[in-house]
Amino acid sequence: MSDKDVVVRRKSRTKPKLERPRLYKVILVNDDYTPREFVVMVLKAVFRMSEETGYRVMMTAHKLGTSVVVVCARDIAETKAKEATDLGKEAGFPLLFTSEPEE
Ligand code: TYC
Repeated sequence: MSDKDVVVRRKSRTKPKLERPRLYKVILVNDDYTPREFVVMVLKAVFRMSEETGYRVMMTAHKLGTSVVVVCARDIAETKAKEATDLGKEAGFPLLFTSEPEE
């Protein structure tokens, strides 16, 4: 093999692009039975919200039917939605948090 046979290949510059994983919304759903203060307590405990933010998020769901609580990775959204819903269930309330992909 002579020098002329040597093929120098440049390293490919096109990186295989990984899709960014989709983000998920945790949604608070209004109901007629869960006390307002209980909803705020759950928002503070599970989502580390301040009293003011918790109250605002609760009132948004109360008035409009639903409210976005947080946007995060799928596993975190699903775990927190279940944790928060379970707190309501344990106390005998139909409080519901759901999660769904953004867009
Ligand atoms: N609607 C409830 C009430 O009047 C309070 C409430 C707000 C419940 C938001 C759930 O996601 C909710 N007691």
